[in-house]
Amino acid sequence: MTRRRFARWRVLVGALCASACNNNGTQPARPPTDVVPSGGDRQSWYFNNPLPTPVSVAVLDAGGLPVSGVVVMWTVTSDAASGAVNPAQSITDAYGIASTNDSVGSSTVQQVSATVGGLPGPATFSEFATSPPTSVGVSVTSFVFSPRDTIVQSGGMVTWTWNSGTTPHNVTFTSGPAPLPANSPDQAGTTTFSSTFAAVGTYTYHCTLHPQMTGSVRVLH
Ligand SMILES: [Cu+2]
Repeated sequence: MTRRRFARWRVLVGALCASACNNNGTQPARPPTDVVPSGGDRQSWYFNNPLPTPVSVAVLDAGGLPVSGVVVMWTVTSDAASGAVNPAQSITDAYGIASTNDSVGSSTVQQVSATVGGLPGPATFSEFATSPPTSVGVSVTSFVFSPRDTIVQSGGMVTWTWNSGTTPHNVTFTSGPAPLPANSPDQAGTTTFSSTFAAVGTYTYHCTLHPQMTGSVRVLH
Protein backbone atom coordinates (compact mmCIF):
# COMPACT_ATOMS: atom_id res chain seq x y z
CA MET A 1 0.00 0.00 0.00
CA THR A 2 1.13 3.55 -0.52
CA ARG A 3 2.68 5.54 2.29
CA ARG A 4 -0.41 7.79 2.48
CA ARG A 5 -2.83 4.86 2.57
CA PHE A 6 -0.67 3.22 5.25
CA ALA A 7 -0.85 6.42 7.32
CA ARG A 8 -4.66 6.42 7.00
CA TRP A 9 -4.72 2.77 7.99
CA ARG A 10 -2.71 3.56 11.11
CA VAL A 11 -5.16 6.33 12.06
CA LEU A 12 -8.09 3.93 11.60
CA VAL A 13 -6.39 1.29 13.74
CA GLY A 14 -5.71 3.97 16.36
CA ALA A 15 -9.37 4.99 16.37
CA LEU A 16 -10.49 1.37 16.72
CA CYS A 17 -8.00 0.91 19.55
CA ALA A 18 -9.50 3.92 21.31
CA SER A 19 -12.75 2.02 21.79
CA ALA A 20 -11.28 -1.47 22.25
CA CYS A 21 -8.01 -1.09 24.15
CA ASN A 22 -6.81 0.46 27.37
CA ASN A 23 -3.61 1.01 29.30
CA ASN A 24 -3.86 -1.68 31.96
CA GLY A 25 -5.80 -4.40 30.18
CA THR A 26 -8.48 -4.69 32.87
CA GLN A 27 -11.21 -2.29 31.77
CA PRO A 28 -11.85 -1.43 28.14
CA ALA A 29 -11.87 2.29 27.38
CA ARG A 30 -15.27 3.43 26.17
CA PRO A 31 -16.04 5.95 23.45
CA PRO A 32 -14.84 9.50 24.14
CA THR A 33 -17.41 11.79 25.74
CA ASP A 34 -15.41 14.84 26.81
CA VAL A 35 -12.53 17.05 25.67
CA VAL A 36 -10.99 19.30 28.34
CA PRO A 37 -7.94 21.61 28.51
CA SER A 38 -4.93 19.88 30.07
CA GLY A 39 -2.10 22.39 29.55
CA GLY A 40 -0.93 25.66 28.07
CA ASP A 41 -3.98 27.82 28.83
CA ARG A 42 -3.57 31.54 29.72
CA GLN A 43 0.10 31.96 28.82
CA SER A 44 1.60 35.45 28.52
CA TRP A 45 4.27 35.67 25.84
CA TYR A 46 5.42 37.79 22.92
CA PHE A 47 3.96 38.65 19.51
CA ASN A 48 4.81 36.27 16.68
CA ASN A 49 6.77 33.84 18.82
CA PRO A 50 5.72 30.27 19.67
CA LEU A 51 4.34 29.99 23.21
CA PRO A 52 6.77 28.34 25.66
CA THR A 53 4.30 25.54 26.49
CA PRO A 54 2.32 23.58 23.90
CA VAL A 55 -1.46 23.86 24.14
CA SER A 56 -3.00 20.49 25.04
CA VAL A 57 -6.28 18.73 25.80
CA ALA A 58 -7.30 15.46 27.42
CA VAL A 59 -9.97 13.30 25.77
CA LEU A 60 -11.91 11.23 28.29
CA ASP A 61 -14.59 8.56 28.29
CA ALA A 62 -17.74 8.65 30.45
CA GLY A 63 -15.79 7.11 33.33
CA GLY A 64 -13.07 9.75 33.14
CA LEU A 65 -10.53 7.35 31.62
CA PRO A 66 -8.20 8.70 28.89
CA VAL A 67 -9.02 7.70 25.33
CA SER A 68 -6.14 7.33 22.87
CA GLY A 69 -6.21 7.58 19.08
CA VAL A 70 -8.81 10.38 18.94
CA VAL A 71 -8.39 13.12 16.31
CA VAL A 72 -8.42 16.67 17.78
CA MET A 73 -8.91 19.68 15.47
CA TRP A 74 -7.21 22.95 16.56
CA THR A 75 -8.58 26.32 15.44
CA VAL A 76 -7.66 29.93 16.17
CA THR A 77 -11.11 31.44 16.72
CA SER A 78 -10.20 35.09 17.35
CA ASP A 79 -9.33 37.66 14.66
CA ALA A 80 -7.14 36.97 11.64
CA ALA A 81 -4.11 38.71 13.20
CA SER A 82 -4.18 36.17 16.03
CA GLY A 83 -1.45 33.86 14.81
CA ALA A 84 -1.63 30.16 14.15
CA VAL A 85 -1.54 26.66 15.56
CA ASN A 86 0.70 23.94 14.15
CA PRO A 87 -0.31 21.22 13.58
CA ALA A 88 -3.99 21.99 13.00
CA GLN A 89 -4.85 18.37 13.82
CA SER A 90 -3.31 15.96 16.33
CA ILE A 91 -4.18 12.57 17.82
CA THR A 92 -4.45 11.67 21.50
CA ASP A 93 -1.64 9.55 22.93
CA ALA A 94 -1.82 6.65 25.41
CA TYR A 95 -2.67 9.17 28.15
CA GLY A 96 -5.51 10.69 26.14
CA ILE A 97 -3.46 13.85 25.49
CA ALA A 98 -3.21 15.74 22.19
CA SER A 99 -1.26 18.97 21.76
CA THR A 100 -0.28 21.65 19.27
CA ASN A 101 2.22 24.49 19.10
CA ASP A 102 0.69 27.95 19.21
CA SER A 103 1.94 31.42 18.26
CA VAL A 104 -0.13 34.49 19.17
CA GLY A 105 0.59 36.64 16.09
CA SER A 106 0.14 40.42 16.44
CA SER A 107 -2.95 40.43 18.69
CA THR A 108 -2.76 40.99 22.43
CA VAL A 109 -5.36 38.28 23.08
CA GLN A 110 -5.91 35.06 21.16
CA GLN A 111 -8.63 32.41 21.46
CA VAL A 112 -7.95 28.79 20.48
CA SER A 113 -10.47 25.94 20.31
CA ALA A 114 -9.91 22.18 20.34
CA THR A 115 -12.74 20.18 18.78
CA VAL A 116 -13.41 16.44 18.63
CA GLY A 117 -15.98 15.29 16.08
CA GLY A 118 -19.21 14.17 17.74
CA LEU A 119 -18.39 15.63 21.15
CA PRO A 120 -20.15 18.65 22.67
CA GLY A 121 -18.51 22.08 22.94
CA PRO A 122 -14.85 22.72 22.13
CA ALA A 123 -12.17 23.08 24.81
CA THR A 124 -11.15 26.73 24.69
CA PHE A 125 -7.93 28.55 25.49
CA SER A 126 -6.99 32.24 25.95
CA GLU A 127 -3.43 33.37 25.27
CA PHE A 128 -1.82 36.80 25.66
CA ALA A 129 1.08 38.61 24.00
CA THR A 130 3.05 41.87 24.09
CA SER A 131 6.17 43.19 22.35
CA PRO A 132 9.49 41.91 23.70
CA PRO A 133 11.38 44.70 25.53
CA THR A 134 13.79 46.75 23.39
CA SER A 135 16.13 47.44 26.30
CA VAL A 136 16.93 45.35 29.33
CA GLY A 137 19.06 45.96 32.40
CA VAL A 138 21.16 43.40 34.27
CA SER A 139 22.84 44.05 37.61
CA VAL A 140 26.33 42.67 38.20
CA THR A 141 26.31 42.09 41.94
CA SER A 142 27.99 39.81 44.44
CA PHE A 143 28.89 36.94 42.16
CA VAL A 144 25.58 36.79 40.28
CA PHE A 145 24.06 38.40 37.22
CA SER A 146 20.54 39.56 38.14
CA PRO A 147 18.29 38.65 36.45
CA ARG A 148 20.33 35.73 35.20
CA ASP A 149 18.17 35.15 32.09
CA THR A 150 16.83 37.99 29.98
CA ILE A 151 14.70 38.40 26.85
CA VAL A 152 15.16 41.29 24.39
CA GLN A 153 13.70 42.15 21.00
CA SER A 154 15.93 41.72 17.94
CA GLY A 155 17.87 44.97 17.54
CA GLY A 156 17.49 45.71 21.26
CA MET A 157 20.12 46.48 23.87
CA VAL A 158 21.16 44.84 27.11
CA THR A 159 23.01 47.03 29.64
CA TRP A 160 24.93 45.50 32.53
CA THR A 161 25.47 47.75 35.55
CA TRP A 162 28.22 46.90 38.02
CA ASN A 163 27.14 47.07 41.66
CA SER A 164 29.94 44.92 43.03
CA GLY A 165 32.20 47.29 44.92
CA THR A 166 35.89 46.72 44.32
CA THR A 167 35.56 43.12 43.09
CA PRO A 168 36.13 43.02 39.32
CA HIS A 169 33.83 41.08 37.01
CA ASN A 170 33.38 40.74 33.25
CA VAL A 171 30.76 39.71 30.71
CA THR A 172 32.24 37.09 28.36
CA PHE A 173 30.04 35.41 25.78
CA THR A 174 30.30 31.63 25.53
CA SER A 175 27.69 30.64 22.92
CA GLY A 176 25.07 32.04 20.58
CA PRO A 177 24.54 32.99 16.94
CA ALA A 178 27.90 33.86 15.34
CA PRO A 179 29.59 36.26 15.49
CA LEU A 180 29.37 36.60 19.27
CA PRO A 181 29.20 40.17 20.66
CA ALA A 182 32.35 41.81 22.03
CA ASN A 183 33.15 40.95 25.65
CA SER A 184 33.43 43.52 28.41
CA PRO A 185 36.76 44.26 30.08
CA ASP A 186 37.27 43.33 33.73
CA GLN A 187 35.47 46.12 35.57
CA ALA A 188 34.73 47.14 39.18
CA GLY A 189 33.05 50.05 40.96
CA THR A 190 30.00 51.69 39.41
CA THR A 191 30.18 51.28 35.65
CA THR A 192 28.20 49.81 32.75
CA PHE A 193 28.62 47.74 29.60
CA SER A 194 26.09 47.45 26.75
CA SER A 195 25.56 45.13 23.77
CA THR A 196 22.98 45.21 20.99
CA PHE A 197 21.59 41.93 19.67
CA ALA A 198 20.38 41.54 16.10
CA ALA A 199 20.33 37.79 15.50
CA VAL A 200 17.40 35.80 16.90
CA GLY A 201 18.59 33.07 19.25
CA THR A 202 19.96 32.49 22.73
CA TYR A 203 23.34 33.81 23.85
CA THR A 204 25.04 32.53 27.00
CA TYR A 205 27.72 34.37 28.93
CA HIS A 206 29.71 34.14 32.14
CA CYS A 207 32.37 35.99 34.14
CA THR A 208 35.74 34.39 33.45
CA LEU A 209 36.96 35.46 36.91
CA HIS A 210 34.07 33.63 38.61
CA PRO A 211 32.78 30.95 36.22
CA GLN A 212 29.80 30.22 38.47
CA MET A 213 28.46 33.63 37.37
CA THR A 214 26.40 32.71 34.31
CA GLY A 215 23.63 34.38 32.34
CA SER A 216 21.74 34.30 29.08
CA VAL A 217 20.17 36.70 26.60
CA ARG A 218 17.32 35.32 24.50
CA VAL A 219 16.68 37.42 21.39
CA LEU A 220 13.16 37.26 19.91
CA HIS A 221 11.96 38.75 16.64
CU1 LIG B 1 33.03 37.87 38.33
